[in-house]
Amino acid sequence: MSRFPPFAALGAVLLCAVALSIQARAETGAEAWLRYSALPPQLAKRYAQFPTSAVVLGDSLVLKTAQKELARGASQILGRPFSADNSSLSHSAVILGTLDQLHDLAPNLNPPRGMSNDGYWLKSATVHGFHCIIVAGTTDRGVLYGVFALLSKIARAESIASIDEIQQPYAPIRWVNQWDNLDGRIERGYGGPSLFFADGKVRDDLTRAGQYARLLASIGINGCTVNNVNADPRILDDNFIAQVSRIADAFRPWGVQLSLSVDLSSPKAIGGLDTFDPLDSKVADWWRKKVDEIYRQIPDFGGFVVKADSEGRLGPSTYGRTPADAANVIARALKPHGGVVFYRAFVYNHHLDWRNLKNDRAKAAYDNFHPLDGDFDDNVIIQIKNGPIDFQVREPASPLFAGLRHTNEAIELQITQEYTGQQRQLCFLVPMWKEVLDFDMHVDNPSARNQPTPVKDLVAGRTFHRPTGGFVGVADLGMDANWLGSPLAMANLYGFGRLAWNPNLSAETIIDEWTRLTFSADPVVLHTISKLQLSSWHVYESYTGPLGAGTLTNITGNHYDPAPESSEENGWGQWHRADHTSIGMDRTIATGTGFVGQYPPAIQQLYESLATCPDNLLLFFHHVPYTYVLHSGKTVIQHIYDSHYDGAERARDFISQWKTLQGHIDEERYRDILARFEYQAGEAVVWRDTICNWIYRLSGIPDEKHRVGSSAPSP
Ligand code: GCW
Repeated sequence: MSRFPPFAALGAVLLCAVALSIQARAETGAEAWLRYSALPPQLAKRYAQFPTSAVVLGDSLVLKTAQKELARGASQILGRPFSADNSSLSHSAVILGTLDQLHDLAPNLNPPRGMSNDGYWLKSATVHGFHCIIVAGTTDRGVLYGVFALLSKIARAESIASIDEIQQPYAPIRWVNQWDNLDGRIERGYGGPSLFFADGKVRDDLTRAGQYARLLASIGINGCTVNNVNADPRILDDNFIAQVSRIADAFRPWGVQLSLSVDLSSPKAIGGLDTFDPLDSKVADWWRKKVDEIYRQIPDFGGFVVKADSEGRLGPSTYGRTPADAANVIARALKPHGGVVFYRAFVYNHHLDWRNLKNDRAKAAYDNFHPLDGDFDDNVIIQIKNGPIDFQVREPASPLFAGLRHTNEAIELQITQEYTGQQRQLCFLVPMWKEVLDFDMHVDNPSARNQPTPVKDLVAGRTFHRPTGGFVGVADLGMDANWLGSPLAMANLYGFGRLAWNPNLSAETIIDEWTRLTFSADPVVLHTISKLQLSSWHVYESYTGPLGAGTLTNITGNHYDPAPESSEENGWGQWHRADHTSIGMDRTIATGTGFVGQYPPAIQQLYESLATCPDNLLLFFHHVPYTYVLHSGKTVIQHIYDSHYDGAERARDFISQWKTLQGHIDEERYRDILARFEYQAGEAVVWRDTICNWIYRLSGIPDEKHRVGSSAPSP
């Protein structure tokens, strides 16, 4: 056989290569915001002075990743070679290293002092006579974050000519949880099967797990819990730990720590003991040995997440012990290794008697955890869902954020859209999360009276000077090419990471960054996609659950379709108490469940009184007649009708807004997303009609605008 293919064949090979490379650029959404697409030449010119190589001041795994990422990104975005050489500084370069390493190289530079862990400094400076861009971190991971930030700026054509910028994370904890089962399914996951597990084992090929870690690192996320909080005890089998350590290997280059969800009954379920009582010394011993073994195999292991005494999970209540007893026994095993325990505050009785009007699931977290404030070890973090129920389309901030002064906290936000359209409908959650994070709890803080105490500061440990705390997002990315099941939904992962890094960023800034990186800087694209994303939560809320009634979805089934009756007459406690005259949960102190009493006094006042309770949470806190007049001047029932019609109309308008993008973005994503909006418009009508007809039948009150009930049976 000839060593050289004949010309015709060579041509075919070349064509094939071209076709393949075009195909490789096909926009599946897989690259998310790390597309590094080439800047147009006139913009690339702005970076003519940008160095063409990097000098790395250390040789750690993470620094090497930073160096490779810089080479990959800079060469792709600027369309010219960038070499990741290691040689000493003999020309203009990007310098990558920790602050200490930088000091050794250039003692005369004055790097910022007192930066927090994982922070970085981006600085344009002359070093040894050469023009350089410095990316210096307090840690190796900080350097990697700095590289991603630098690349993001270049990709968005931001000037870096005289850059001098310090960035540091708001809180040490910036984690995601994956609810992956060992059989490969993901609880509440809508983006395909698990990246980590298949058929009861860790996958052989963990390429996507590594790519996931890259995405996480690019937005400053430093930990990932890989298995479901409804944990299979087998995850702690010795043979499984060896498998899981391979996932940690895939994460490590990106500075992402692996952690595991554990079943509290493990000492008995898989450990051969006859008890899992946290106060039994055999149990403490078991945890200690298990944890030592994990650290032997995964030296940078992050810790455990615990769901106990909740939704059928076993917990310390089996032995009359408290969550603090349970958390501490594990925390003490982890402590010598620097690990932490996330103990979830999502502990409630799902067999509540719905006939008792004083019962209230919303009260559970505070009732269970507030009395234990101060009893938890300092490497325990209480992981608290943003609202007191369960990721509904609108909830007030959980009162527990204000109820722990001597205990570390983290807020749990849900990136996967379990109750908000399951990625089949657009719902950009950053505006919702910001409302909670910015909400001032008015906690009385004797050491800083009259200072605001927003949720973001409480969870970050700033208000009460806690050693740790922060942000956890339930992500549930899967094997689908676009990770979450929809390219637009990835804005929620991006937004979570950006807020965990800096909750003071605005939703507008976040979506502008994301759109530029994921699509382009074309003004039509920026305007349209930002507008769609920023309006999507309100639109979704208006046709699924206005006035704080909760998402009126099928709560005993798929958490997706409208099914308002499924909330009532069962023990799950997601009640809206709609009857033929009135609707809403009375949670007041005066006449209701007393939930309002769990808030600090200023917040109690706000929610207790109908005069001050905001309309958008009215039915969360009060039971009112359908004819009750809102602050807006409309009756409750007319608002419900109007809101559903308006929401469905606005969802339909998403289609025409999206159509303005034809020719402005790639055809693949254009068509894919158009089909989703067409589907969503139909779903919004189904929601509108189901809820409006249901409430019309219940109340018998006609729609002033004569839209509702034409096809519904008369009351
Ligand atoms: O809302 C519920 C979900 C469950 C989930 C639970 C939790 C992992 O429907 O699927 O279980 O919350 O947060 O523990």
